[in-house]
Amino acid sequence: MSAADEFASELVAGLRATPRAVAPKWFYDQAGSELFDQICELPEYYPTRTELALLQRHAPEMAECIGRDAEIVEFGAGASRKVRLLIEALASPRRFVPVDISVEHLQAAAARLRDDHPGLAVLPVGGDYTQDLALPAPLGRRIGFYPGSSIGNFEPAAAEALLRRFAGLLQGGGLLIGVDLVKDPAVLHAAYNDSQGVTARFNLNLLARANRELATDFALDGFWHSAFYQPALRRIEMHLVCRVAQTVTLRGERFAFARGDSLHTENSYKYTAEGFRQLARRAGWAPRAVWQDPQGLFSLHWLEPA
Ligand code: AVJ
Repeated sequence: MSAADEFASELVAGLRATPRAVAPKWFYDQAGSELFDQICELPEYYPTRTELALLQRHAPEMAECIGRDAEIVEFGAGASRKVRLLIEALASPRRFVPVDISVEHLQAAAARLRDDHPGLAVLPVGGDYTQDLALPAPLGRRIGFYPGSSIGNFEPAAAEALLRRFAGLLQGGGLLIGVDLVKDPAVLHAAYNDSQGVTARFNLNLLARANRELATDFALDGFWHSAFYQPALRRIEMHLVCRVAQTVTLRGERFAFARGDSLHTENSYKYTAEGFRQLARRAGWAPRAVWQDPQGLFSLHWLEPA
């Protein structure tokens, strides 16, 4: 199935469902990936700078866990800013294999990394790590890197399944994973409702993308961005809420939106460090080191196969 067909069929299924929902992986076309990079620079969006600071500060310890001559596979590589810190701390990584669903974005980041590290073998793989992903044969011990708390996009049961999948793909190697922590809901709220409206544009880009790629006719100014923390579920929810009633056509099917109707676009789960370690254990991993900032905003975990 082509990428556009897959997007169309998932969006149709999501619009038929009650409540209406679509998976956040569809945010990341070229425009969405660029908006996400802007989110990472926002003053309210603490995860990126906190995780970068943790990497900067503790990269030597992380490199010690990873060991020499490892091949690093990054799941959802994006702009690859974080892995640079790791690569610089590792004396001699065998190869870097960035995996991302947004192929143009991936190729551009790989080219920049090759420029800056002429000795490093970089083999980008375009694909969806939640689906069947064909990785090249490993060059030595394979280590996973999954920063940014993308694991938070998955319901706990799906997160557990994804951690098991990674164990299979890594073939006995460890995993360094970033996990956003439970904290003051006001801090979370600000991070997903930034004052410049970048997160709103990121959310709305999903509809803009559907209009571009699937020729839907969403009226973009007819939807509000809504993001809020649900403490009982320990997750941020993002929705697009209809402001102006409209009927949207997709592959010949008509979907009516009344004012107030919502399309659920993302969950972002938060964990305590110990809660995440328990999840990792259920997925067949042995949690080892944890690094977190003094304020307890964000954590990085080193997991080894149990
Ligand atoms: C990429 C899933 C980690 O949940 O914080 C940022 C995505 N959504 N702002 C997150 C996101 C809105 C991000 N993750």
